[in-house]
Amino acid sequence: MVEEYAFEKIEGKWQDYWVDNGFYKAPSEVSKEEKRYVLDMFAYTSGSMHVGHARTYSICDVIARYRKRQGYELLHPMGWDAFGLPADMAAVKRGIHPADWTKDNIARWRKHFTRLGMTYDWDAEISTCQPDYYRWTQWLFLKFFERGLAYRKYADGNWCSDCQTVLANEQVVGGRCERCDSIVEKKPLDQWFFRITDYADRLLEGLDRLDGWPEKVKVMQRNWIGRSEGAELLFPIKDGDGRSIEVFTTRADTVYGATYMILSPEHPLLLDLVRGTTPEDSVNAFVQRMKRADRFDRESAETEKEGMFTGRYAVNPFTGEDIPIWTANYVLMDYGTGAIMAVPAHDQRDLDFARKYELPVRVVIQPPGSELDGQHMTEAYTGIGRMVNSGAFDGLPNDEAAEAMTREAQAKGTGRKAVSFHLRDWCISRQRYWGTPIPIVHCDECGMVPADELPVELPRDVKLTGKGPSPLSLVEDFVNVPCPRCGGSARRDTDTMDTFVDSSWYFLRFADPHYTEATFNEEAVKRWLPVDQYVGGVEHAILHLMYARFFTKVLFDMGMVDFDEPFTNLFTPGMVTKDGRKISKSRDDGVEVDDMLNKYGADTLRLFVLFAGPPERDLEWSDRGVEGMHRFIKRLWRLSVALPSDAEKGVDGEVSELRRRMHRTIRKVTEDIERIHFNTAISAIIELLNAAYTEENEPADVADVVDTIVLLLAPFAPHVTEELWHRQGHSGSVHHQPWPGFDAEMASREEVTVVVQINGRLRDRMVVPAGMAEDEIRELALDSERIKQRLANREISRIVVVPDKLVNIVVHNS
Ligand code: ANZ
Ligand code: ZN
Repeated sequence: MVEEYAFEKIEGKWQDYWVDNGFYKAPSEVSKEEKRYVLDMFAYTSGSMHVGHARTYSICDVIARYRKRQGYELLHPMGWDAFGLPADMAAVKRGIHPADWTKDNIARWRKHFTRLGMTYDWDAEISTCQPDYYRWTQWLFLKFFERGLAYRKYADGNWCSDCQTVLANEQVVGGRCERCDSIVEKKPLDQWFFRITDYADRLLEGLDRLDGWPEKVKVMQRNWIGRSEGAELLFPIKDGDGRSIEVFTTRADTVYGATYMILSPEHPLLLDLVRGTTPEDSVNAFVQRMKRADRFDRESAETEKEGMFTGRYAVNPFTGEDIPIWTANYVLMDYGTGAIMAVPAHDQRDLDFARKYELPVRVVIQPPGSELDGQHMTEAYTGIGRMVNSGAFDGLPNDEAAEAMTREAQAKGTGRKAVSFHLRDWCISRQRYWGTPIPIVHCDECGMVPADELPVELPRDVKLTGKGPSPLSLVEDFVNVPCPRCGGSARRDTDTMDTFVDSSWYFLRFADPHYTEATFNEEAVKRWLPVDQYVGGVEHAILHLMYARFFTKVLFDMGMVDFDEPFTNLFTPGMVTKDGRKISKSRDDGVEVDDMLNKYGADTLRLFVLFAGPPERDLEWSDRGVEGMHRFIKRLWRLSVALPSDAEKGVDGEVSELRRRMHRTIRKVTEDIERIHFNTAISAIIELLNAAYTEENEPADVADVVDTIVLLLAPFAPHVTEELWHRQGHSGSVHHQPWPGFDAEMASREEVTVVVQINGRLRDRMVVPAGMAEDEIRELALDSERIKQRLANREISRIVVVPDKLVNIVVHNS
């Protein structure tokens, strides 16, 4: 009787075999040419693993296995981003110590990874919450401190009262906490910052060299850094004892249209200007109200503009006119200079404001071919045009005027070219327990002194209540220490670092994870880095991915690494959704990895998440899709075990169509893996299997095809292929076989014409390579201009594809 496919019997067996035989150990000696460093964003171990994670990790695992098969030496490690708020919260809620909670989670996640058949080298495991790791995070902090890149400041922080901590700007999304979704308030306190703004230009410039990164991620980083070129101009204050207001503008060309000015409510000059005047009290009240207002609302275009006249005037340096000084909600202190010249004719926010408070609107740029009227315009004109009402500059194109005016201001000493960035310094201090302690001691005599001994260990005995002051501040033994410099009594800093600090350098540590001499082994880093392929969620586009780039650049400047971009290629997998929603850790979506592994095994799960759609797009979970993959494996199994063990192989006589197809498939799968188009690679393998199943094939061809399928499928479904490889009498592991080559001539593409129909009527023809996968043909047909035109607004109910022949799109008749 033929034995059926039973994943339970084979997956665990091979997992042990791989580990026992040291399959995934990274060699310590490699040359740059022969290495591939393939890296997943290491795991943040709160909650359990769901199929969304499984997809991301599987994608990376395929790349790793494929590179290894090509003969590269592989570094493919996994570790734990193990500090962080969820552990504190679990402690408060369930009374488990964060260290124990984290340990349990790590053990569970390690098991998930093993059961998924991942190629990680577990001897290289690192965990950010271990003293042997975080002592080096602290060491780096002190280097930053020495270089003036870490500083402490009393400032308004983004306070999340649910998480009881401040957050970095990057962690505030639409005014809410990225973690818990509560409204973020402003709260002033002492905070630590990293001076990432010093690197703004280099962070931008580096993006231009990252050809292996998705464009969308680079765009997000560029926008976040937000470089604006413009000018700073001085507006003298009338009766102001020679003082001036400095503004930042990207539109110096509009200066003749500046009919009033606005100071941010937090601007240091504001209260000075109104002191002792009639509006003093009302301006004061306004300022107090604005300080409490939500910053994100203030910035938003939809928010009603409001403001107040200070009673004071400034002089427009170009027109010589007196213009009123106002304060208003929409001017923020932390951008540019915190003050603006308002040009209502050419800036919508200023126009809204001017209409509300009946301030004058003066057009200074006329668009080509029409005439604007300042009295009645309702929309600001922001386009190009010729200067009017601008003295000697009249008639110039506005871009030339901008330069000429800036030059003039510079010559007079009242202005200069300037650049502003939207990027702010990175706030890294957190008022919670489970993180890397900041290794600084505060001494009344000496000020801030670096801790003399690292690591500054996180004490185990703390009271975690989720309320009140930072938990570390209540641990007296921890807080009260002698000053490392003068020996007098001093206090330790009681903040811990943002976990994004821990993860900003872990990829360097992996090159030699147990190195004890320094933060990382510089020699090993030279060999293994930069990371050749990095894989992880796009939600990190402007957090982790920018911080890690920043760290790398600082380390480059310190001479510790010889490259300044850490990740050569980046891939950001789409999410897995269920019923159209992102799978969440908190909701029980019934798609936990464990359940799926119990029901179908790792190979089926991996194949499904890799096959069900292009890896960069979101994917909807489908039980039927999973069943389909399970059936495919069973079909392969049956065909393989039915082959006689002494099956003849090789070509005898004329080359069959099946054999040609096999070569075409090898070529396609190879090309698709290189492009990370795993879904089409798998579907080509499925089609090859289908072709092998037809009756008229030569047994020798079928035997070769089955071998080839096993070799091609191995990175995707590592267990069943290993089993079949051995059953077919081959020696050695399938994962050690060289990647199959193809015969170029046999693989050469035959082209076929596929007709495209809508409701059975011929609408287009496409010439495509023979053997093109169904979903590719489908996409190509839907992309055709002719078809798109015909389909406009009609609802597709079904698409039938007959490979190499036809596509029929069935639509509802409307
Ligand atoms: C005069 C002007 C005229 C402006 C005009 C725009 C259009 P980006 O592109 O984002 O850099 N601005 C400057 N500092 C500000 C602050 N702290 N709060 C709110 N707004 C501020 O934006 C630069 C423009 O935003 C600046 O150029 C300034 O308005 C405004 F027709 O100056 B502009
Ligand atoms: Zn001291």
